[in-house]
Amino acid sequence: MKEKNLKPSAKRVWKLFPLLILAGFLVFTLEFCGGPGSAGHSDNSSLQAPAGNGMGISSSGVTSRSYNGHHADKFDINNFVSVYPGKVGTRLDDCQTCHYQGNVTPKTGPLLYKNACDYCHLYVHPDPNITDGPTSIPATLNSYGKDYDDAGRSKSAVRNIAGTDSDGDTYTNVKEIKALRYPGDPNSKPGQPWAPVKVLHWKKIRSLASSAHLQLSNANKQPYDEYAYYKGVKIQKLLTAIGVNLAPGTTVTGITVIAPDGFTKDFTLDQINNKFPDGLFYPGLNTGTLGPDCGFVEYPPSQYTTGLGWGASLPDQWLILAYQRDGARMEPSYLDSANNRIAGEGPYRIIVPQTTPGTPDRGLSYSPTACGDSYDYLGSKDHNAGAMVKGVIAIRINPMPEGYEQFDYQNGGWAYIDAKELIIYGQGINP
Ligand SMILES: [Ca+2]
Ligand SMILES: [Ca+2]
Repeated sequence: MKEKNLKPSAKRVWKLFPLLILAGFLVFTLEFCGGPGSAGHSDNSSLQAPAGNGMGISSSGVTSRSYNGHHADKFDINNFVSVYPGKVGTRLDDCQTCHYQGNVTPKTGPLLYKNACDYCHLYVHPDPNITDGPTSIPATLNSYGKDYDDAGRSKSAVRNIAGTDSDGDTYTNVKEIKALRYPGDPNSKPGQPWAPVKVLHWKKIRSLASSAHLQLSNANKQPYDEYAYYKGVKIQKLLTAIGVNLAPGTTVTGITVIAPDGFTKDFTLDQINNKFPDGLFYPGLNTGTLGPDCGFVEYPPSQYTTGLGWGASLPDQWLILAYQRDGARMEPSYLDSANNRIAGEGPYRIIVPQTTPGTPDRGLSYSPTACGDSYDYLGSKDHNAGAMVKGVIAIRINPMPEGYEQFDYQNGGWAYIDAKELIIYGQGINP
């Protein structure tokens, strides 16, 4: 299998469109730093941006490539790129320039890595098992974000903290920014090499033992829930095939799955190593049966559901990297410039079974209805669809070893979709 070190390729920058991490639900956090969110994965929860914060397009005309749907929250990131116009569309034009990513402490078990999206998410949906999640929006900021906030959240603030070493790694903020390093992360600094990676190609991935299952993808906001039959390779098999030790008690704590629009999701070692509970099948909730107003579930071709009655058990639910859906290749992912959302799923999508299987429910925006049934939106349901990252191009094995810069998905990430390549880096991946 081929290994190579990745370097940013300026030629590919044109392919990058506005980035959007966290889609709808982190809108509010961006008021501090204005990081972009994931355009393609908007099936998350539903926080609204705070009103009246005076945000908008940068008066200097330099505008972040962050998600255009966040009309009200580009103020801060526009301040940043106005002062550093060469950084538009780079890895610094992103949430993690100002928001914390790193370990959190669970009540039991090893430290858990949280990317900037999922760390902020902990403020919205606190996890009772995590003892040190953020309890306020400012608490999601890293040292650079805090310095910017303290300095007055303006272009002048960006300039005034240029000579500061916010993260204490001995390099001033401006030196780090010029070198495309994170000024709020002491593990990122000028001169540091890129993390070694393994690049897996389509043929290699297809040559590994396959795993397939029918599952419900229960969406939060989308109009339809879906049953689909996904085939791919267990994440466990994928990583052990390249020599990563996943035995319980090992250094590895989990993975972060990354899409080229900047959407990321974290998964724990337990989710990788263990089968999920059997899923449950509920037929007859489609528009063909319930009518256009009340039908809300899409089903795969009938050969995948033959013999499955109401409440039938769906076995073999694993965390897999899928390359097939309902017997066909998935459409390659691309950013639909009309709405800044990812369209397509492939070539690879992370498939996340429900942890708490149950009946499907309608999307939040499509409830309540007058349908008189029990399928209107219920927040307590396991809405697993939002975790199923489309267009996966990279998997980081956590914790990230020190001394390396992380893979720069903003710079050339879409090319990996075209090439059907998957990058794996982090713990256990050596030069
Ligand atoms: Ca520094
Ligand atoms: Ca740094």
